[in-house]
Amino acid sequence: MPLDRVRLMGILNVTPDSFSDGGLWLEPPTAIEHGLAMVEEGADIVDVGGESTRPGADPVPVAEELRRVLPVVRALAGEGVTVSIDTRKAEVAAEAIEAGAAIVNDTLGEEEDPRLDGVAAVSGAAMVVMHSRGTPATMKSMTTYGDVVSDVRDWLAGRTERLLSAGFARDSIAIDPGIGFAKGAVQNLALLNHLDELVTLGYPVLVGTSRKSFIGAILDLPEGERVDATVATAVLSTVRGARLIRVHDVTAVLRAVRMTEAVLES
Ligand code: HH2
Repeated sequence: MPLDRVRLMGILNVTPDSFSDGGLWLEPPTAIEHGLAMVEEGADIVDVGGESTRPGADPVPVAEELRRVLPVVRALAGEGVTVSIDTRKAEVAAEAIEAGAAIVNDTLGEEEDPRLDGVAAVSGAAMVVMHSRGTPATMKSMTTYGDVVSDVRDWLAGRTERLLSAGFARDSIAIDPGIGFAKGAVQNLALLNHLDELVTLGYPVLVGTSRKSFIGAILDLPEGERVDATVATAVLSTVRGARLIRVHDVTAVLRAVRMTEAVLES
């Protein structure tokens, strides 16, 4: 997919407990319809997840995660949609690729799993590597950094080197600072403000701020009222050089991003 302009990844959580869309898309027909609707709105990728990563979320057994995601991945891929599989499990990545997923969205961060890398490398799938620490149960207490921007940058530099050694093509990797993953609100702001320092690593940068709790912390807003601020972060991310943005609200973000690009190109 050419990244000559910012591409949107629409969020499709087939879970009962995701922090924003939990329970909305649990039935495959409803999930598939929502995925297609996001593509209609302008999403270039649909990111299917079957296990919430929010702090404190319960782990989901492999069989249950597969039961949730596979029919949705298969149907969307069958409609020609570029699907990414958002998972922490090699088994889920493998079966989702088999069902048609083209991208593995690896949210393990520093808990990286060579088996997951191997599955993606052998299949030729692209890979998003996101920074995180610990598990959803522990990540909230793992927010001590020397300098959050350089620590995340250094980890992403090492992680991408390891992927190249594992056989990945350079142009099949995207990197992500992991907004909200083992980071406090101010650390998330710093990562967004210094996103250009990640861009210099030479890989497309993906950013996921959509409706996240740091927005709630800064503006004192509940989850249901964070769309405008999400749009603001998408504009800033575009200005700082992000190439991929992961969102719930495709139309609002896409308009803002295209407007921002028009200004930047003038
Ligand atoms: N954020 C979430 C999940 N997956 N993947 C990438 N690459 N980047 C992100 O920032 C990211 C991600 C968390 O958000 P969401 O999927 O909306 O919620 P939940 O984890 O509760 O399902």
